[in-house]
Amino acid sequence: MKVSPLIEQQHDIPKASARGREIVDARVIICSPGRNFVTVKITTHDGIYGIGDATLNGRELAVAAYLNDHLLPNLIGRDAGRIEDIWQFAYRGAYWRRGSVKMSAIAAIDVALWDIKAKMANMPLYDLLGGASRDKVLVYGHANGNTIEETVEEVGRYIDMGYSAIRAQTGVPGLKASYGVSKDKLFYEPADAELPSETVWNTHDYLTHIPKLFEKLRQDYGDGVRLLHDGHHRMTPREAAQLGKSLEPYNLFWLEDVTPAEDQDAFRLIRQHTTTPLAVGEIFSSIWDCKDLIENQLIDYIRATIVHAGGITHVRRIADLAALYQIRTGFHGATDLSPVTMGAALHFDLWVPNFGIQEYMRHTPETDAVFPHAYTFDQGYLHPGDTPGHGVDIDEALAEKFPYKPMQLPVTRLTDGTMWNW
Ligand code: KDG
Ligand code: MG
Repeated sequence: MKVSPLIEQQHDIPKASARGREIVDARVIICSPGRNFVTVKITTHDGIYGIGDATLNGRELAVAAYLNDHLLPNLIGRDAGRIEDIWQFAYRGAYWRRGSVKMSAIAAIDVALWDIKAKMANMPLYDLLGGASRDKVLVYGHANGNTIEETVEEVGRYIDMGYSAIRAQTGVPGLKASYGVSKDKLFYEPADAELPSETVWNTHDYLTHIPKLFEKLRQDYGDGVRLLHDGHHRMTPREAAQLGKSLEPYNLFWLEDVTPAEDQDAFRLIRQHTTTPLAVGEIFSSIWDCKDLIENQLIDYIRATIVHAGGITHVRRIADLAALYQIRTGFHGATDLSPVTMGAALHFDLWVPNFGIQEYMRHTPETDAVFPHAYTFDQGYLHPGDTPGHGVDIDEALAEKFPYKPMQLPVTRLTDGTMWNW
């Protein structure tokens, strides 16, 4: 082959150290057992396979197309063990870096490769990462209701199920729907229509209502239970500071996504006014989204997740940066993150030194059947199990019985019709 004189050396695709490690198949499986999931399955010449989650709620097919048309064809013939090199190839090689679609696609490949590597090593993934730093993973569940009374009752139900950390969301009087208040109490599903449904939001009423919920929760359940709340990006920085201040008497575990975090500096204002712990990052796709928040200690928990922020390889860098500043992890774990992400996250949680908490929204029985998994729940904690890999599989024959259904997340407007943040 003629080599340009300007290129000093022509590199081939990095060769596998052994034929058996070569990737021979890489494909996308889309299914909808209760909700949509996008899964990547990578197989080596030896027949070892790994699976990764690429689900981006409401934008599933964009990630699937990116994988099918641009990333997966490159994997054939590569060494499945060269996880870092493949990650760098996918990230740098695109030229167009970052963003949720690309980083979810990279994450799925990355998690599948970590699954393969742990299986090759015959180890549970947490062992490969460095071994367990704790015995079990603290999780929080979701309690919600249309009224304060209903939410208080739901929190009691979660306490009865063994949870010691509970996120509480409640309806706001005068608003038909409120963020986090679902039809089904146990299985929360935010994507509810083929084209986005519209809801109405009123920050003024919300700000006066929410402290009443937490006052009642402390009255009824005492100081022991860890309470969390999600503001879902709906406040301005000043309003967020007000909410944080008004919730201080109720000693929250965290207050999440109080304001959109595109402007990381906005958190300085909030931080100056309240000691309520802040959690941010479920929609972040890379370390660059949280670098300033972390380095300036503007948050207490980082929620960037394995599936939407470039997989284990990248989130490990975020967690290490956060550790320098005493910021702990609190991964996103809603139902739209598949059991594959939950399994991988639990291995990461068991290992990562600066672990804080893991969100755990239960999947429906249909989802659990399509994704058999080794993780188990006991008295408010999860454990990833000890099977080699991340411990989550996909039943492809069953998955085929649940074809993709177009579904989108709602949008919201202020009472005067202004488009707002869902
Ligand atoms: O797809 C969107 C959901 O993952 C999100 O609304 C859930 O905010 C969420 C949370 O904290 O779990
Ligand atoms: Mg959230």
